[in-house]
Amino acid sequence: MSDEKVLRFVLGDQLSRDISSLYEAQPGRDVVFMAEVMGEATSVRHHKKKIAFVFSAMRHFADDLRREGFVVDYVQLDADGNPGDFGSALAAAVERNGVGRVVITEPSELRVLEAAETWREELGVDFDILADDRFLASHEDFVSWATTDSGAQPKSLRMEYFYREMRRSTGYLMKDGAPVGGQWNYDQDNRKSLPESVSIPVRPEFKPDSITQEVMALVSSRFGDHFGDIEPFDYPVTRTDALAYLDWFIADALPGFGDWQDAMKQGEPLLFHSHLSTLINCGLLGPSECCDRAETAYREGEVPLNAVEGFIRQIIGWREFVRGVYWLKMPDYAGANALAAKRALPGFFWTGETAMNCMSQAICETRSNAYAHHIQRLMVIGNFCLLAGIDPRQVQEWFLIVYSDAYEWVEMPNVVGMALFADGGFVASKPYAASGAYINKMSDYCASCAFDVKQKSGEKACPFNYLYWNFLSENEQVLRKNHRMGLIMGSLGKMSKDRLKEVRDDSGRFLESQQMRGWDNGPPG
Ligand code: FAD
Ligand code: DLZ
Ligand code: SF4
Repeated sequence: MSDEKVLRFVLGDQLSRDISSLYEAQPGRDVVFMAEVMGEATSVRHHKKKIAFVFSAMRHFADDLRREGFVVDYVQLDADGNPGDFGSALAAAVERNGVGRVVITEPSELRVLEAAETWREELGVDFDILADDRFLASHEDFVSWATTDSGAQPKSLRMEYFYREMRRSTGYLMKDGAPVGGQWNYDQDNRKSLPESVSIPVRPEFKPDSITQEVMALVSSRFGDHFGDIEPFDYPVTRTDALAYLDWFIADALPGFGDWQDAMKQGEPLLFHSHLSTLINCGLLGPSECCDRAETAYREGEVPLNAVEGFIRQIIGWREFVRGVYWLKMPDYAGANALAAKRALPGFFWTGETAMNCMSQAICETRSNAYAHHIQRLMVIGNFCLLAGIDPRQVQEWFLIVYSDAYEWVEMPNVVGMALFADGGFVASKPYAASGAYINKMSDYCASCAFDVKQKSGEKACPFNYLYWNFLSENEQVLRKNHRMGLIMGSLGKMSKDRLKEVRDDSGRFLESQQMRGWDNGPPG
């Protein structure tokens, strides 16, 4: 075994003991390097809670490694001489620790991977960038699944087929080579609206300890003008607390996860959702251990099949799929704008001040919690951006800023491909466009709204109703080519000229109204 000292650089979303950069780490020999840098905290103006979460989780992870006997060279944000960017901080650490070799696990975003490639060129030491095998499909696995026999890139990819391959390769919910229960997907059971009688599980809260309190004070003083509330803060920030939270989810919320997966309720941001994305994306929990726990609960008869299948599909299906799409399609994906949408993001995305109750609920909950669940993201906020024709770059930036689980590799395909159809159907077979009727069916928001979801036109009508038809009409050329849109485009074709004019007039009035004004100088504090 070599006695060469190695500097092992661990990034803020790599907080796993089971990460490739630490596989061969030796406590008495190596130094683990971690750095809080201004450049990263302001690469976009992240939600205060996200910065506090990442810094606190990093500091706790460093302490766990120290308890194991590692020397951790940890640069805090306010440390004297913190140069403010990864590259300079790493160069200084190489010098300070007198190492000739650096090891890092591949960064999750292209921006940081490209930077790591320049560090490798410039540092003048041996420099290994190792695969991130916390994902269940490697880059090679995804490319080989996605590309045709001739090696050509496909025109579209469908998650469902990828998911079946993942079920086969991982063995989750499989029996004798076939899916347990006889079906691959139980999504049709997972679209129930929530009856009043169902009680929502009460989540454990993790009180900030002294490390988290210190970080919260730092964030308030250095990032006080960023979007979002820092208090209350109750995220788990350690591996131990993350595991306790996973236990709670499996026992108390997973059983209802399937049935109410698409439901929304006033004042209830989480319902039966797991809120695990933040913990998985930063490394405190592994995707496989979450799926293992869910499958065991199912096999022990604690959780119904539609719930466990839905949960496992989100993780081994959607999560892995969007990561594959990101690396397959970058860097061009970032600029995709198939529907040529160019409207500025309205100012109310930063304040929540809009008479549309569904939007106000989703945005205000996002501001408080750095969280909104999938249907709020897709069918309320994303749907609104799609119908209103908001510039995809601005929508991407907003989603990257506001959620504690947001990293470009997962945010971008969800925004560009799923919510905005900006990739022209590479990821989604048709746009996720819906009128107010969908939101009314899946939530109780409309009952407390200033607009009337039943009205189709006029000042009181729900804006989603006319914006929906306006969207179809404005994008008719593109959408007519989509066979899954045939029925609805047929209805558009049969619409009378007078009705279409009404739709356009209502939409024009709404889209030009004061509340749709963008911010002139980018995201406000
Ligand atoms: P649950 O509903 O409990 O789902 C379980 C897990 O499945 C999640 O924790 C997550 O790891 C995974 N998952 C579910 N759906 C997806 C998906 N579509 N893509 C990837 N993983 C998924 N997810 C992020 O992690 N980061 C983002 O920045 C992000 N941005 C999004 C933007 C838009 C416009 C949309 C429509 C979705 C976005 N998602 C993102 C996906 C999804 O909304 C979140 O993963 C989910 O809401 C997180 O909450 P949860 O942990 O309670 O999820
Ligand atoms: C999200 C984030 C923030 C806000 N700050 C840091 C940081 O100061 N240091 C760090 O190592 N990681 C941080 N992160 C997570 C990184 O953004 C993430 O590791 C990269 O984007 C991965 O490509
Ligand atoms: Fe949203 Fe329309 Fe319902 Fe109001 S009426 S909550 S705007 S869907």
